[in-house]
Amino acid sequence: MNVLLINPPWLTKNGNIWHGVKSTSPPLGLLYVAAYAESRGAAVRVMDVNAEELHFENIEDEIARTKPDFIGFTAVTAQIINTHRIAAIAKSVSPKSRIVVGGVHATALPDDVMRDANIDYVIRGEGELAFCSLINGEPLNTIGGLTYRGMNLLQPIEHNPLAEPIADLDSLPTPAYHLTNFSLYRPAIGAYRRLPAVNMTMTRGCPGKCTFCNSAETALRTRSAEHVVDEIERLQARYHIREVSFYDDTFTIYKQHVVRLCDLIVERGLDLTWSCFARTDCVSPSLLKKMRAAGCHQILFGIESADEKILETIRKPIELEQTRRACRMVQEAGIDVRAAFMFGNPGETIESMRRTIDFAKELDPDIALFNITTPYPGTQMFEWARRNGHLRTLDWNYYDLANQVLELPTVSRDEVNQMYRTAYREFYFRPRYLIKRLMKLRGLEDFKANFRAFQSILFTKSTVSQAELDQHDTSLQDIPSIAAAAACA
Ligand code: B12
Ligand code: SF4
Repeated sequence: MNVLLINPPWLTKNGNIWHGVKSTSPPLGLLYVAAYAESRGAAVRVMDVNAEELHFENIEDEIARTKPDFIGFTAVTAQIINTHRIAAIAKSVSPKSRIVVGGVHATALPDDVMRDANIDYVIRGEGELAFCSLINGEPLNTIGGLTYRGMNLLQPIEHNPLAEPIADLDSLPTPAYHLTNFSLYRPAIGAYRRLPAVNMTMTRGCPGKCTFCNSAETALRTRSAEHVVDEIERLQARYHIREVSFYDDTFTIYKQHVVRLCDLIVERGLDLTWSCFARTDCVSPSLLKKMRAAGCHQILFGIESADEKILETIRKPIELEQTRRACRMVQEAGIDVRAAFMFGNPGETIESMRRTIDFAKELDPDIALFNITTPYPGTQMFEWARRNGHLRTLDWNYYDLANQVLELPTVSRDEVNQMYRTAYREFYFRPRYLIKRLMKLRGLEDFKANFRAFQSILFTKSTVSQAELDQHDTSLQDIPSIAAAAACA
């Protein structure tokens, strides 16, 4: 079986697909699917349109030349428009290729994706087993998580129940990094110490309940620490990697596994620096000490807001005092804090956004990221906003964390946009911060990257205006209920 897996570009603004792309990392979900398919005998090629800086003509030529039996796309919401665009190109030059879409967007809105006649299948949830069953020709109605066109004219799209989450993550092969051009990848500025870097996960799933997150209440599982460290050693031997970005939703959730992982890294003497994501209620001084000793240099906390009522509404009710303690602990352990905040949550006011900016400055993380709340399909917030008329647009181009697509009674879009820009400027242009940043610079390349980032903060153009967004106001009736798809799960 000849398979092409595509990571489509995720921004189309200004007609330039590279606009805004600042970093790229190997498309992990796609590489897991690729590795599993390879291990079952398929010939797989991976095309990372972002990293390889491909143009639509390059993709067309490749598909016309190789005529793959199956073409698989991975897509978050910001990639789905380009997925449809490339699917149309693919069908025009290779009509016999079967087209499959996986990833969080298609999982949330399978009917919406399948309305495109160029898409033959959606695979919801974890893709490894289902994709292999599909390409191996197993009966469609037996494949967990498969959405396909059935024979029933009254109900033309069939949704099989979701498969059980993969329990033994150690049984999965190493993601197919070998199918990518490894040298093209570079994590976001400020997120890594050394190159080459690789992204990987130890766990899957998160027990958190956050209303804005696609990972909320998903089955939590972990690989063994041994399996992870063996994989790192193999990647060091093959690609000389010196840095790992752990992309787990909450890396420190299984504390004992993290301790074991750190002990193994130290015992085996691995030359490694790494970073991870965590919650401020999932760290302790002893754990942080171990992590630092094993090479951890940065932890990303999703702090979201300084308004405890908003934190309750979005179901991430962590007390501000707990967050203060956690940030202090991390900094005292010698690890950098990267902190993410949101503007424009339900209940947001100018005062609550002001408090969030002040809280960010008080915590003084090494990097602060401010995002505009985006209700992604598949999240509780999307369902709430859709049911209650709070969605301004269903044009997925605007679902990029920098545009206020939620319509809120307590704050206008322009006020949110204004505070979003204010936050970046106030946080980054403090003399104390600038001195700290200068002291931490590591060479000319680092200086140039920082300079470019500061320039972009200073000259960031206004995000989309009310008038522009109004033009893109899509009929909300168009969108099928995700509850209907979920009911099949
Ligand atoms: C790490 C991370 C990042 C990293 C790296 C992303 C990357 N390209 O690797 C960074 C920081 C750069 C990033 C950026 C963004 N991210 Co992000 N990110 C994540 C995070 C935490 C982990 C991703 C991951 O590696 N997962 C592990 C892999 C194994 O899971 P997976 O990709 O879902 O793949 C499995 C299945 O979905 C399926 N599958 C996936 N693709 C395919 C394809 C086929 C053919 C098949 C059959 C199956 C299949 O099988 C896979 C294996 O089981 C996720 C949350 C999460 N837990 O997934 C958010 C998440 C994916 N990100 C999200 C968002 C919004 C973004 C941004 C748009 C934010 C922004 N404006 O900058 C960008 C988009 C960039 C992009 N195109 O990827 C949202 C997506 C929501 C949505 N509906 O769109 C998520 C879900 C977090 C959330 N808010 O809930 N992200
Ligand atoms: S935001 Fe973090 S803690 Fe909340 S559900 Fe998502 S991954 Fe879990």
